[in-house]
Amino acid sequence: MDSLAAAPGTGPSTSPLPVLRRSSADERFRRLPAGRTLVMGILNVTPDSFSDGGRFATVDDAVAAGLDLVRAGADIVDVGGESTRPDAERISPAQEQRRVLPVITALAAAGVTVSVDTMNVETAEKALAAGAVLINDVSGAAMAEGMPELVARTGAHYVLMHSRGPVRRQDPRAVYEDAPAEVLDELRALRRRLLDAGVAEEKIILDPGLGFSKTADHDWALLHALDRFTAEGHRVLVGASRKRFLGTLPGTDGPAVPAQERDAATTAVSALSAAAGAWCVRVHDVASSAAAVRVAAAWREGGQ
Ligand code: PMM
Repeated sequence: MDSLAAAPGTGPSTSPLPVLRRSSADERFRRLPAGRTLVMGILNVTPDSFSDGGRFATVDDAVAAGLDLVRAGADIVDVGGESTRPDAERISPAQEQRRVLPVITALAAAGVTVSVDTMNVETAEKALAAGAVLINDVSGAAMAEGMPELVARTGAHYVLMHSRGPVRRQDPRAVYEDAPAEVLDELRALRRRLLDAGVAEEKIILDPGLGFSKTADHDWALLHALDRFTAEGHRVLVGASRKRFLGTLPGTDGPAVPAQERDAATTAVSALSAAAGAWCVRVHDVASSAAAVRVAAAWREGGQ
């Protein structure tokens, strides 16, 4: 599957884009459940995502899968059209938009809270116009020129994820003396760029970027230090789902568990992230993490 076959009337529009009302993203966020960690369901409309690539032949299939995520308990559906798998080829913005915009339009029209997983300013802008309320940008240090200004201008919420560049196998940039301290410092520098462009502090969501320029040990060190991220005063998102570091759990022998068999470990990370104060977990298997975050909330409340 290279691009999704558009259903009639759902192809990317060439008409002028409506301007996102500054309040609409905030209204949508206010309607999200309070008192527990949120669950973001992953909808990869890519031919090659590392764990669930190439599942959808048509826009309708992808939209149906997004609605299934909501039925399973997703509070937000994250629509991405470009793979972040190691050494993946970058695709053109036009190709990315052909994949994601019709899906975002249909899900937003159905009342779903949608985020767009993109590193591209133009795709982000069109996705917001199509009804997305959150830009999930995994570019990190490679943040595109113009992205801070777009976030400031539209009032969108923005996931600022740590990365030192595109995901690579045996990444030579995955070297840290103290991973949590350095990741936080690098995130603070990127946050500065956003604030200088006029982005409101409360629109920024921090993400340690598990697996992006990191080894498994770095991923565990970051999760261990999650409270240092929440102490920054922003909402924190954790994206551990099915990642490589969950394929070989410390203390286990044998070959790495394949991506599709990492949901039990992912669920444990979701529960512990919720207990550590994460605002949201981004996952493939929504039902198990929806249960995990509710368990964490009930545990914390102690029946109150
Ligand atoms: N990981 C992936 C893609 N997008 N977004 C955020 N905010 N955090 C992440 O950790 C993250 C992400 C890679 O995983 P996928 O290919 O399964 O979506």
